[in-house]
Amino acid sequence: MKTKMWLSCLAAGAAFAVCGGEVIEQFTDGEGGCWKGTQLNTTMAKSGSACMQTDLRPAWLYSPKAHSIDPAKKYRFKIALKTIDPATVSHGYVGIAQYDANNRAIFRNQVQTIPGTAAKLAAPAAKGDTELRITGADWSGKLSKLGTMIAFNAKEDFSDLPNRRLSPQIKSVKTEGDVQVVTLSKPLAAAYPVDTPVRLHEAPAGHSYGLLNANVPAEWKECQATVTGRSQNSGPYTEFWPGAESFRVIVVVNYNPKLQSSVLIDDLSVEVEDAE
Ligand SMILES: [Ca+2]
Repeated sequence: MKTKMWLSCLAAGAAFAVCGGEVIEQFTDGEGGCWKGTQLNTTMAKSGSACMQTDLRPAWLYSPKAHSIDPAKKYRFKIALKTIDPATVSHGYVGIAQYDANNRAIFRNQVQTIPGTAAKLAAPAAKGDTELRITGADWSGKLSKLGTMIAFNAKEDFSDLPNRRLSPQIKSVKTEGDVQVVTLSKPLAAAYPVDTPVRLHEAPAGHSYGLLNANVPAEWKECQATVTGRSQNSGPYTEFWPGAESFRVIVVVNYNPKLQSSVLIDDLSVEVEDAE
């Protein structure tokens, strides 16, 4: 039987509301309150009496409360955005920020592994090194356009994820006999002994922007995305990430300082249901 619990929102000040017979924590869509970093706009709402409005600066805006993750359930996210000034559309990123059991944010490069790259250090690596030697895998041809780094103390079962022991980005890999020499773009921040298990990770240190990654138009744009299940060794938009125990909705606006506009946000909801 499918049960639905609606997390759509009425009042920011109300910690709980009864929706569809279920008691659930609420987000806000401007009705009675707004997120930190926004102000209330009571004349241009898409629905209800108010919406949230950002200012002109780059801003990382988070829903006030973290919600626990049950990967067995399906989370359906909806939000609407529009820019006030059509001449200076803002680039918007909308999705979820995920947190581990200690409420530390998980970034995509900490979970986005490159398959077939498990290896070991062939020599000790000292703090400040920019060249490392690895053995046990062929990393030539594995470098990603998104940026590639080494994850240290890697585990075969991926239980090290999210792995925060990451090297600076890799510049190049060349083969010298039985080992490969890896050149980093910056000095290593920590030392590791010979035989330390390593693997390659890719991607920027970003959140999961499955709702929007585009310019915000001058007309209301309705975005939606569904997240369910848990990835074992990657950071997709459609699944929760390894180690993620809770999330907040995140809206990033005016990321490009040359494209800045006040953005209106309304009709935010998160619907939770049993997965099929
Ligand atoms: Ca509203």
